[in-house]
Amino acid sequence: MSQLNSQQAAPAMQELKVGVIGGGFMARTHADAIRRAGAQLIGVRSNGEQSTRQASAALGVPGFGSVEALLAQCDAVHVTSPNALHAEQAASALAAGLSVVCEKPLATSAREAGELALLASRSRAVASVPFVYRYHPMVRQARAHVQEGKLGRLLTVRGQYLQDWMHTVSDSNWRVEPAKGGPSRAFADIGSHLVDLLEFIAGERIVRLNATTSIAHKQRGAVDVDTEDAAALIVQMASGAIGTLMVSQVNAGRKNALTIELSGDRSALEFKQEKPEELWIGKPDMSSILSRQAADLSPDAARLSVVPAGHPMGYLDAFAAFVADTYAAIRREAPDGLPTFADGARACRLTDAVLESADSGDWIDTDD
Ligand code: SOE
Repeated sequence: MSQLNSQQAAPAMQELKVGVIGGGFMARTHADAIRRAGAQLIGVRSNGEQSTRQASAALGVPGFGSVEALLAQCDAVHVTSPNALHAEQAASALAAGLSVVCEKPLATSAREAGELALLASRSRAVASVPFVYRYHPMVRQARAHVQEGKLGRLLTVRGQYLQDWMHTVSDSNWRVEPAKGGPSRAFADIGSHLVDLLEFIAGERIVRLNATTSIAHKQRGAVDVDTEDAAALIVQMASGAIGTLMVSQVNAGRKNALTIELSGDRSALEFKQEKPEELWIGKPDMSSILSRQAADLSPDAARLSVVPAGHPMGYLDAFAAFVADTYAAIRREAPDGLPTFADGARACRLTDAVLESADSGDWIDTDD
């Protein structure tokens, strides 16, 4: 049973006992961040005995015989299992009084994600989703540029998230199987990051979208593929601004190319995840590249800028900052910009809308 409940004071960091569910690349990434945050990683449970033994050896912690047995020993748990297991495992953890970090997509439908977000809102536990790109300092700088009015009235948005790890027909992954990955593949996996980051930086919502999707290979191994490799969207923002978003996991040579551009009536900005130490600022008379320099940073960007300029910060730093903020929230602090289950449910709502629009060809309202 969790040692953390609504009456008890939040534990000091080194007392926070944390477990990981899952055994892949993301489980290792979460484990690194858990340890950097000063919590105790006490165990892991993956899918089956052999996978749990492998995860136990990889993470250097005991493997547990079941998710339930792991939850009974933790104050918090990180869910990194295949998508279709997220909702059930996160709900079990919340029911046991644990705080939860659940990988995106929060669930494989907006309905399920909404129910989970409601459950989390009714508990005193912390429930977050690793939309970790929010944690690059220059993303916070971009958000401050908008908040301080330097962008002006938003006119257009442009976003893309391109990878190539599903490029060839021999590439496959559990996400190709709808029973494990859910009805959306590429958009649920990385489009969720793109729309979360767009709404986070812009400070306003996508209110309607029109989408189309494509499948690059109708068969991958023994699996008949019916989930998308790519999605193209037209979006309209709450302010009336319009734009285009492109999500693809079959773009040769693109590894993790997430790019967001906002253009306003005073200036424009562009953030590229593969060059996270920079922020392009566009103006009619002069454009510039801001680099992560302490003197120029907004307070929120400075908070995340944990090493001096010239010491490149990257993906693992963003992940560590996200986990540290989650644990700060467990200590009843209020870190700015923590992505919660409500944000996870928002991304699932937009994912459902993409599939609905791709099926019908209609514009879908998404401001609910
Ligand atoms: C694979 O597409 C993946 O690992 C995503 O699942 C992560 O969320 C993203 O940050 C990197 O790419």
